[in-house]
Amino acid sequence: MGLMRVQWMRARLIRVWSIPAFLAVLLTGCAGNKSILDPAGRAAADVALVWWGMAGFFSLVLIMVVALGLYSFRRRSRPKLSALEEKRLARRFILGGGVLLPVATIGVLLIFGVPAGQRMLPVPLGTPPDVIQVTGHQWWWEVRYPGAEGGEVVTANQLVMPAGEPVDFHVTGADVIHSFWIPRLGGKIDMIPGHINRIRLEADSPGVFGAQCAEFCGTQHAHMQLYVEAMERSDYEAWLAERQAAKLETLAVQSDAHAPAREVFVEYCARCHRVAGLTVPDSQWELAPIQGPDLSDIGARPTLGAGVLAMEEGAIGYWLEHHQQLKPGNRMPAHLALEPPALQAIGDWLETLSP
Ligand code: HEC
Ligand SMILES: [Cu+2]
Repeated sequence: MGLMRVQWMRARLIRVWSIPAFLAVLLTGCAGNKSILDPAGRAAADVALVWWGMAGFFSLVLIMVVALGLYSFRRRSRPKLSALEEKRLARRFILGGGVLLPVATIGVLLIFGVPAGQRMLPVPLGTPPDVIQVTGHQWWWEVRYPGAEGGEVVTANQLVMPAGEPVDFHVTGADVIHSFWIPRLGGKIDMIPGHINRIRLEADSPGVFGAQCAEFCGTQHAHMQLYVEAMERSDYEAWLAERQAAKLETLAVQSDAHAPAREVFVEYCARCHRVAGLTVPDSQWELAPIQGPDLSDIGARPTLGAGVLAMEEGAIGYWLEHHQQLKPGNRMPAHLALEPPALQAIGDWLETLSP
């Protein structure tokens, strides 16, 4: 076998395998915690069904159009038609392909699509669902539970919801337009400043899902991820109860060892961040605050910087020192006035804020 032949065979092999390899790469997009094709709730299952129906049907249309195109090139073998017959055939194609087919296709799509959309509307129900308020900020998520027993619970970059029941999300934007999207549960919906949009979503069973801002909102748009966890009703209520202000307040001030870090925090950080239980002099608030995430339960969050860094020991200190490299341009200024050990000390204290 000559060298040429080996090369030819190799080229052929690459060509033969490149198509399935390419498809395989595409298909890896179908699994994972942000895939609409891996639905975990009623609304998302509807959306996935419509998607598969459309993908299948339009593939057929594509194949038919390509086949007709190829056929039209084979002029010689075509049967001879009279001018009248040609005209009639052309009219049939125009009416069939241009009017009947689209009307039928759109009709079928509506039959599936309208109920799918309807299910995500917050129409009144016998037992009103829990309301969770989500506000998009550049580039993080504020999450509020106004109906929590004992008072509103506020957190950020994490969302916990009860599984097996509908939940109403009331969303808005604090600065620019963002979009709230939990692909495996359905959606998405725009978060518009000065306006509240509502969407109803349901997770069939407990699980962890990814969510992502789905409307370009500036340089760090891609790093605006939200960790969503659906849990049994009782676990959800316990989770909320742990985050009652009264509990968090004692958590923040319980250890004397962290008192110096707390003082630095009040001076440098508290004008943008709330930690339940810390008293902040009014003068701090006069420095027109850019709002930052509430940090009262930061130690119990799965990630930092809206998905940029996994939470682990020392991670907060690392984030405080390097956040402008990890998430360039984010709205928190670099902490140039503080030395790394001071930042690490604040990080160590913040890590203890874990209910
Ligand atoms: C000018 C306002 C501002 C100041 C001052 C500020 N921050 Fe921030 N901080 C932010 C913003 C905005 C974010 C969100 C950044 C992002 O993820 O895009 C943030 C994020 C964080 C986070 C990550 C929160 C999360 O859930 O991922 C921590 C921790 C944090 N800041 C701690 C501090 C500490 C400690 C200080 C003081 C040394 C401080 N911040 C000073 C605005 C501020
Ligand atoms: Cu965005």
